[in-house]
Amino acid sequence: MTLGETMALMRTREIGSLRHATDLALGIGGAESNVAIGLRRLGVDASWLGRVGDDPLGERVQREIRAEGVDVRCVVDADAPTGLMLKERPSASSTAVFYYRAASAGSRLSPDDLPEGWVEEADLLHVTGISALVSASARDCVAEAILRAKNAGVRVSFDVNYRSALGSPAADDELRALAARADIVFGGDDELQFLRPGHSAEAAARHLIDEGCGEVVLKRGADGATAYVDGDVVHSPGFVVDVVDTVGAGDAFVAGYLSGLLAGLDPPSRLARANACGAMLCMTPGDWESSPTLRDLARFCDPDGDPVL
Ligand code: KDG
Repeated sequence: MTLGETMALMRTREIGSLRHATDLALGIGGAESNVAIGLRRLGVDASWLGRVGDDPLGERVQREIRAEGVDVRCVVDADAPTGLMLKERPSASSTAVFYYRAASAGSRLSPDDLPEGWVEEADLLHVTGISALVSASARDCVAEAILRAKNAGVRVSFDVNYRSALGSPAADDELRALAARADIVFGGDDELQFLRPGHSAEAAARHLIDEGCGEVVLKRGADGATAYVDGDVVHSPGFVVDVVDTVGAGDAFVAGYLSGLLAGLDPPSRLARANACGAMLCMTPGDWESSPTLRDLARFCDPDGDPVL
């Protein structure tokens, strides 16, 4: 299960700046709900907790996540609007993101929103650094969820997902403290370096392991990924695909990895699955829409089978 802000998402259909765009597609996106949807696609039960405004975009957020089979535990906030994210494609293979989320309903998530027993019944709790930075109450909510998970023996997964626009020296330190409590930490090179300033990503990963984290996964996009787990270092190469939009690829990666972990796959197999999920997500414009099913994955990965999607 996971918690965090999911926003309405508007993206330009054509290549070029929002300055001149005439045609926008409407959808939704949020790192944590992207992971929940990715897990469901891979056959894992998933639950998402968030806050939306009492508005049509809030209804849309709930409806779309629910339609993917995720158990939605949503608080409807009458005093704040659903957040909004805009995406443009300055070129065929690049994406720029603009957020309208200050004081949004999703950012007002608080510990009081955690249903009694919700965390305790999970196999795993997944949280991200976005919630740790989006507001003090959302950070408290993440901290409380981690505390409850730890007390109940539920594993905690943490994706750094650093959003510099939301950061501050104090909040960044709190994010680091939350990440240090996780059993599994995901991050890119910059993000692992952010967790342990002054160290390389590899050194930061080893520090986290030495300090008690069970598993650290270094995401490197098309360059593959490395997992530090069970005293081993496992690397898995990336996939070369036609990239349309990389936003959300890290979430699909996490869903792939966690689904493999929960299914009992060994580290090389879960890392390979994660890389394939991330690559497939980059092939279409949405933040989660092309997160694969197990059948999609099999077709993508089997060179002798059906053509790659
Ligand atoms: O990881 C993808 C996310 O960036 C996107 O879906 C929206 O949660 C989001 C964010 O804060 O950027």
